[in-house]
Parts: sequence; C-alpha cells; structure tokens
Amino acid sequence: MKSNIVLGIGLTASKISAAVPLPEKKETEHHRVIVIGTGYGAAVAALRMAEKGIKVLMLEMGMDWPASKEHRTFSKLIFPDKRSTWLKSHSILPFANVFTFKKYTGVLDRIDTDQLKVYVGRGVGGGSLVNGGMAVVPKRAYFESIMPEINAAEMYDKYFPLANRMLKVNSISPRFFETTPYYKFARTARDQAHKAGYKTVFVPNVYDFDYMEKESRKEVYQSALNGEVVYGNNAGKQSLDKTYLAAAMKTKNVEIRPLYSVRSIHSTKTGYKLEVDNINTSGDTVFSQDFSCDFLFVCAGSMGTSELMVKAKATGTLPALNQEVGEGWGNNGNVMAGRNFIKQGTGSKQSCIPTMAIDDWDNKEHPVFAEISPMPMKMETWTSLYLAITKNPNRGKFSYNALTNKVNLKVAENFSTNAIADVKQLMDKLNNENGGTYARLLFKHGINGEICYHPLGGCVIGRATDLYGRFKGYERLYTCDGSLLPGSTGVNPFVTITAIAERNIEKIIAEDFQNY
Ligand code: FAE
Repeated sequence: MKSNIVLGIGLTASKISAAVPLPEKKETEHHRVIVIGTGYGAAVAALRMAEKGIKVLMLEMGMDWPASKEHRTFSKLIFPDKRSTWLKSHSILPFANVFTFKKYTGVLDRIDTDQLKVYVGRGVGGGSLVNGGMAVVPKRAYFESIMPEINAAEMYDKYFPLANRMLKVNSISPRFFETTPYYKFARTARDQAHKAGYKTVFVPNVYDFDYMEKESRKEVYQSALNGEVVYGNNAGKQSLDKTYLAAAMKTKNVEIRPLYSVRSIHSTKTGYKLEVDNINTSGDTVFSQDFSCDFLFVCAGSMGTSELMVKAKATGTLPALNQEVGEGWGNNGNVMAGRNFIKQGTGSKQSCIPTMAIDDWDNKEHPVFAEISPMPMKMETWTSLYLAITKNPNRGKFSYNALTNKVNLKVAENFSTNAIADVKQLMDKLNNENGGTYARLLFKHGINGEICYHPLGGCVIGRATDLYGRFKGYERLYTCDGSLLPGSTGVNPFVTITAIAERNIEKIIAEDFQNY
C-alpha cells in the first residue's frame, strides 16, 4: 500500500564496519500516539483513533508491499525468490525447502525455539499478507470458556459481525466448490471424512470468491489459483492493506513507517520512549532514532509484543509490568498432518485458499477442528494435508536471557504430545475407513506438532492487562493484538483478534483520550 515512507537505503554491514563505526543517530521525534506493528490489532486501533481525529504513527519492521497492476509484488509458492522470506538464505516452509536466495526483508518469517517453529508475517499488514485468509468466528461456548470475563453477547451481537464486515469476509458458492477442478482436493477430503463418520463445514475467507471464479474462467490474473498464498498474494486477497489500513490511510491521520524495527520500550516522566532502528532490505541498521509518545500501543503480534514487553520488564525499562507478562502463551493447539495414497486423487490443480474443515470439536476425548489444506504442487500428489486445531491446554513462557540480550519462548518437551494423539486418532480413522497412509515424506511420522501458525498469548487479557488491553502498572500503555488471547481460540484466530481489538479500542478512546 502507498504510505508516507522514509526508506533506509543502501549501506551494507561491511561498509558500515569499514567506514562508519556506528549507524547515524537521528534526533528524537515526539508523537501523541505510536502503534508498533501493522497487523490486525494494530490496524484496528489505528483506524478507530484516526477516525476520531487522533494522529497516529505506525512503526513496522517489515517492508511495504504495494499492489501493482503487473501483479509482481510477491513471489510464487513454487520457485520462491528472496521476497518470500525474512532475512534467511533459504526457504522456510514446513516442507520442501530446496530454495536458496540472498537474505532480504521478505514477507514470511519463522522463529525457531527449542521445540517449535513459529511462523509470522512481516510487512505492512502483518500476518494478513501471508495467512490463508480463513475467517472463523469461534464457537460461542468455547469462547465463553476461555474468556469468561468478556461479555459474549456483546461480542457475538456487535464485534464479531463488525470484524467480519470490515475484513470483507465472504464464502465460496457451493456451486463453484462442487464443480471446479481447483477444489477437488477439498471434495475428496470431505467425502473421506464423511465416510469415516465426521462432519465437515464450509469455512469463510477474506479472499474475494467472485474474483476467484473469474480466475477460474481466465478472465483475470490468476492468483489463488496459481500458487500465491504464504509468500503473499498478488490479487484477490483482501489483506489489511486493502481493508483496515487503507481506511486508516484515507483519514490522513495515519503515517506508516516500514522498515522501522523497535528495539526497546522505556517509561518516561510523561509517557514512553522507543529505541528504533531503521533497517535496509539486507537487515542492516541504516540509522537509529528515539521516538517519544504519550500513548503507546504495542501490537507487534503475540511473539513480538511478548518479546518487547518481557525485555522491558527484565531490563528495568518498564519495571512496573506484572509477573503475568510473558506468561500464558499457546499455539492454538496447532498440529499438521498429511495422508498419502488418497485413491480418488487430490487434483493437479489446487486453489491456495482453504474453504473447508473437518469439525470434530465436540468430541469429548479428542476435540479437533482440522482445516483441509491445499498442496498446490501443480501435479497430482495423491496427498491430503490438514492443519488441525486442538484444545492443547499446555502453555509456554517467555523469559529474558541477560547474556544474549534475547527473549526466549520455552515450552515443555511434551508440549504437543496429547494434541498429536488427538489428531492421530482422527487420521487413523480416516486411513482405516478410506485407505491411505501417513505422509512420512512431508513430516516425520506424517504428523507434526512443531509447526505453529497461530501464536497466541504472552500478555493475556485480564492478567498482564486489564480487560481492555491496558497494561497493569502503567497508564496509556496498551496491546490490542494476538498476545491478549489466552493461547487458544479453537479456530483460526484473526477474526477473534480483530473483534477483541474493536471492542477494546472503543472503550479506550471513550475513556482514556477525553482528558489527555
Ligand atoms: P501480526 O499480524 O503478526 O502483526 C504484527 C506485526 O508487527 C508484524 O507486521 C511484524 O512485522 C510487526 N513487528 C513485530 N515486532 C516488531 C518490532 N519490534 N518493531 C516493529 N514492528 C514489529 O499480529 N489466521 C487465521 O485466522 N486464518 C488463517 O487462515 C491463518 N493462516 C495463517 C497462515 C500462516 C502461514 C501464518 C503465519 C499465520 C496464519 N494465521 C491465520 C494467523 C494470523 O495471521 C495471525 O493470528 C495474525 O496475523 C496475528 O495478528 P496480530 O495483530 O496479533
């Protein structure tokens, strides 16, 4: 998207060390409101404040990815280039990583911990640039059980519908789904699920399905139907840069600065100070700059917000944060699994956008919501892929290591053992009833509890913050993002993140900005 950008240019690490010992330090800038990040929580907060005439500066460590008429902003899934990956010299997907390239501030990042591989989006739009677009409202009973202090009636009557409207959530037409070769993979998996006695549900998405139908008729540029998803989507997907952030920019009260990476947060007498590095596309610091502000929204995602806040507490720059900061992190029970030798075949043409899930959430012993995922390899693979969400109750914790000056996420060694068993039970039944074997070429044992697409928690609502995302111990310091959710939503999380952010920012604007 077009923004008021100050881009860092051209200094490589070697040039810096040879000629300029330290990057230049620019003068401090003051802003009334700063939002860190440009993902879901950040975009909601920025838009709603801007609509009220409040000026907002957004600092985003990733790049801006403006859509182009030529549809060449992002790289494809097959044969990805440097734009695909955040500062690594090889691709980082859960499997088939044979691609190497020059390090670049690409759009998909993977944070590796001892036990887990956590995927996040980088760039203006955060996770909305790389995710599958599945837009699911959690089952109300489950929502009430995980966030009992939040008024569910208000959420289901007002904020979930608002989030769906703003995000432009829509559904595939059953006629298109049943007839197009691009969803054979989902129909096959559905039929096999039904044969094994499971229920399936259509899952809404932010991908524009009218556009997708035009793609299938070759009337427009093919995006979802031609291998564009986790490395960004060149058309059709209504990511945040086309929804919330576009609306925020229209107010002219929002400025976004890409390639601005926030290093630390400090409380001051009057508000907050941020130490920020402006980086170039090789990840080197071009210049450093301090920013001060009266209101600070830390919306760097579950991983980013937790990292910044845990570091600030441990190093004494925000000493009054409570002990709950860094606690309560979960992976939304994510487990991936694959099945080979699917007799009916899954099709050589596959849409990248998932639209169906096996819904066995009410299973008392092994609750699973398993998204039927595409494997768009442009050839028949006879393989079904699933991204499952389980009720994994285990939680991890972020802690600061003074020796390395790094924040680490720790989970127990057996963190995903029971979640894997839940998914295994589903896969075994699918295999027993339909034939098929575990896809051991994709994952060891055909099933993987290491991969996390849905990091949630670390600054849980009502624990590290009050019930509206205000950090306990401070005034005018907030988070609005996935770090607020208590490690689980039972479905793909961005609609919940958006709806909670809408609820929280409404209250914050009404109460906190009046006399300040
Ligand atoms: P997020 O969108 O992660 O945005 C945080 C932003 O902050 C990012 O742009 C960061 O670059 C930026 N940032 C971080 N640290 C700093 C710093 N120090 N300084 C400046 N900027 C910083 O946060 N969810 C669904 O509901 N449906 C799906 O189909 C789905 N599929 C997914 C597929 C993949 C491959 C991945 C990775 C995720 C998927 N998700 C899906 C998860 C979803 O994208 C995620 O929950 C949200 O993006 C989280 O939103 P937040 O606002 O918390």
